Amino acid sequence: MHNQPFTFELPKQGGIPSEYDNHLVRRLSSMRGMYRDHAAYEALLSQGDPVHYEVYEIKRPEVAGELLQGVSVIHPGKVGNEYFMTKGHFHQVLETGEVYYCLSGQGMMVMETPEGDWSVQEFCPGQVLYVLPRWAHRSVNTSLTQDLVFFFAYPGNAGHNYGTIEQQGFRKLIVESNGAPLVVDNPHWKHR
Ligand code: S6P
Ligand code: ZN
Repeated sequence: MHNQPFTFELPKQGGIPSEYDNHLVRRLSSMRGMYRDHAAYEALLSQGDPVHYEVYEIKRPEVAGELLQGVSVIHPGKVGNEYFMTKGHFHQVLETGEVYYCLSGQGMMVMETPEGDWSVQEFCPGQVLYVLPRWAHRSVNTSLTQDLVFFFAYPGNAGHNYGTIEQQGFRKLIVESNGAPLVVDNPHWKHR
């Protein structure tokens, strides 16, 4: 870990950062129950267990005052008519926000609060997206040919709460309809 201020490079066309400490790989098998079409999920999984998305993290102490940074790469594809996406989470410390900067590809960020607000923002290269404190967030790759690649930074003490989303899902889903992304209600969403 650095003990002096440091720089690193982010390739403008996407790709991996010039330095990182941790490479997290999420395969399709870790997404069970996250997609609406369970039969399509099992059918895809039976053909193999492809890498779904990857996160390159720069390690810093997980304390307030530090910023945790890295790059996520979401590969293209669909489960049924839903585009490949991240699991999504609330931060454990709910009052912590996050900044995203899109490097390549195209996508959408699906967000919601415990109070019932929701928001879906399109996400394309050059755009900064600010996720306010309290908002759960999931990124969706709405291209079927290109990776979605973005830089992120969030407070060191934020932590991750995956359980709430695993149990209740997000209120909104992003599906392909006539070749384009469409925001629809999640029929299985339930408040727990
Ligand atoms: C962390 C930040 C991202 C995600 C990454 C994978 O707070 O939001 O680094 O961890 O994009 O998503 P997820 O939902 O599997 O953590
Ligand atoms: Zn986050």
